[in-house]
Amino acid sequence: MSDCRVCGTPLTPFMSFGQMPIANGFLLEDQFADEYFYEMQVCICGECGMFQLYETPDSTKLFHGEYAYYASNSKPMLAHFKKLADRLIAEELADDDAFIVEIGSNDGVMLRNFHEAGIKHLGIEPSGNVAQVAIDQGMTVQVSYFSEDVAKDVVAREGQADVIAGANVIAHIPVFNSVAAGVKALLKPDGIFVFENAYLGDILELGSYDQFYDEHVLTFCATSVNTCYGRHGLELVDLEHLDIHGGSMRYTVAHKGARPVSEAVKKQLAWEAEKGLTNPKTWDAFRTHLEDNKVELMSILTRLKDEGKRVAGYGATAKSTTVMNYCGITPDLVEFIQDITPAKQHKFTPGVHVPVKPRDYFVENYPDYTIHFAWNFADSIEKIEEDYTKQGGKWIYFVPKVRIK
Ligand code: DWN
Ligand code: ZN
Repeated sequence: MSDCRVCGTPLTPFMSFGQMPIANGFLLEDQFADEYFYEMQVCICGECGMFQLYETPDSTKLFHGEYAYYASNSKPMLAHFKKLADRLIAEELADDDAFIVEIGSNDGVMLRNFHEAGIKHLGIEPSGNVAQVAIDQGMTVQVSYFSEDVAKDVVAREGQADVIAGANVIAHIPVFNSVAAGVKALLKPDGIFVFENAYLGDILELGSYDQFYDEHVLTFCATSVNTCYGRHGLELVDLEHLDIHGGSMRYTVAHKGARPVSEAVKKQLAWEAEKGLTNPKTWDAFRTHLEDNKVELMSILTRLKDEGKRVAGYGATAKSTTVMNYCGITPDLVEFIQDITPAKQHKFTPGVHVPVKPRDYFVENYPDYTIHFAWNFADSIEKIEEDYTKQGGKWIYFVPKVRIK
């Protein structure tokens, strides 16, 4: 039995995905025998409403000097973060001594904008290889996990921050209370903490079960963010729904009473309460959806195999690890997965060991069907791969429903 990572209440899992490998643990053949697996189950804390994985591998197994996800490789992300950075620069970082700290700055996908604008900045990133990309481009990055102690060190060295940002990272950190206490210590009295992550409401509505994997140890909604940061003298003051990454929410948190609470927050909290988003009962239909989705996807793949069709995957995403391992999609069903990330290429996908190939290979070996594992970038990718479709190639989607396009 594991306890809530926020309030310590004992948890009961209500949905299981079976044995899972490390989602971004792309590996070589000689590493197959030692591959690490854990039981992936999800639960909701009845006390504070935090949606979380029951057990996860230790963070050091996930984020290290060979982390495979380089955020800048997905071009839509560059534009997305430039837009946010421009807004923060104009609205929150106009003073000469303005200071921004970004938790989990990855390869500088957002941080570069503050660096280029000449704003004092600090990235805090535990994966040394991706951090190095940003450092090589002149950004200031400290290679470490974020915690209360690290935050206090930054305050002692650099002073408090006007803005603390975190994109697709706060949900990765199991020590929620240490992060919240760190934010409380590091944030100026009128500063803001802005972070975004996949939104629980979208996962429920879309049935996007692939958003559950080891890195997403917590999955936020307005209710849990409001309650859990509230325990630390902080307050959810604004939020904004984003289409990025298959449906995300951007939360703005401030010191309690420092900023007015927006109408958007009140509306979202009311919607979530009406939906019963943090009630395990609400997820019963999702569990059925999960099982049906697997049966439908596997029956298509088995039929295509029987017909002698060639099937590949597009995007060796962390999300694909959940789908492939939950469904049992092995190399006899999916020949290879295309991915533009050099760190993933010529390796095998976690658990089921499908080979990852560069884009050239995909273009030179167009399959009959391609499972879209990066469905969150569907428009952009279908445009890039127009020729594939023109030549009769078909896409297989599984979110929100299994369908062939
Ligand atoms: O929260 C997280 C999200 C934001 O990013 C992390 N925990 C890890 C990662 O998850 P993911 O791997 O599911 O994210 P993406 O951004 O959906 O991954 C896209 C993958 O597809 C990358 O490996 C790059 C690849 N790609 C490609 O081959 N061609 C992406 C694009 C846009 C392309 O055109
Ligand atoms: Zn709790």
